[in-house]
Amino acid sequence: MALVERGMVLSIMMVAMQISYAAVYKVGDSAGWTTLGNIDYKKWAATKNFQLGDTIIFEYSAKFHNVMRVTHAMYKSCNASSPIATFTTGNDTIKITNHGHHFFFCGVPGHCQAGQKVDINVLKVSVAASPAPSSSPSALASPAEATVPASNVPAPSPSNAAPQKFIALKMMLAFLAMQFLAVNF
Ligand SMILES: [Cu+2]
Repeated sequence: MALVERGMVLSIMMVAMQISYAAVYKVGDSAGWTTLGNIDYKKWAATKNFQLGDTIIFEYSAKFHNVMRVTHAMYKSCNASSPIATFTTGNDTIKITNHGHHFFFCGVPGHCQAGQKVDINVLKVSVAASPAPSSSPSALASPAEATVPASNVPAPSPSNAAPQKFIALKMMLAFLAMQFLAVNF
């Protein structure tokens, strides 16, 4: 009996942890938002499964960089003349509230051309939610989805992002589980 309940608590916890809570992604992971080190932001973005409600953090030295949200055309040509929005704090937090592409680059002359640009694409159908065991992913993938090679990754776990909220949640769950156990035994 006790064992069964303990098992139940464990499974409840595991299920709760799998629920997709809004993730926090730091652009470029530990490298941040920079022109140094030839960070491939396209590659970085391709390994992520961005969802509505996720938060994107641009961390950089405000002395040397900035963040501009731009249109696709401006993104392609690195045209910084009329950005949709400009962020300059050095620790810019942007919450993703719609599907589709979100184009960003650094507006400092030459930086976009040097590769300091990123396309945050929020897919309508999440890769994680699609039936993973299916052996024919090509049938499901639209051209936009095809650019995400990590379609086999089961869960959107930001590698280096600091999901403090998530840790807090885990601690809360652990605490609740302990309470549950204490009450029941
Ligand atoms: Cu820059």
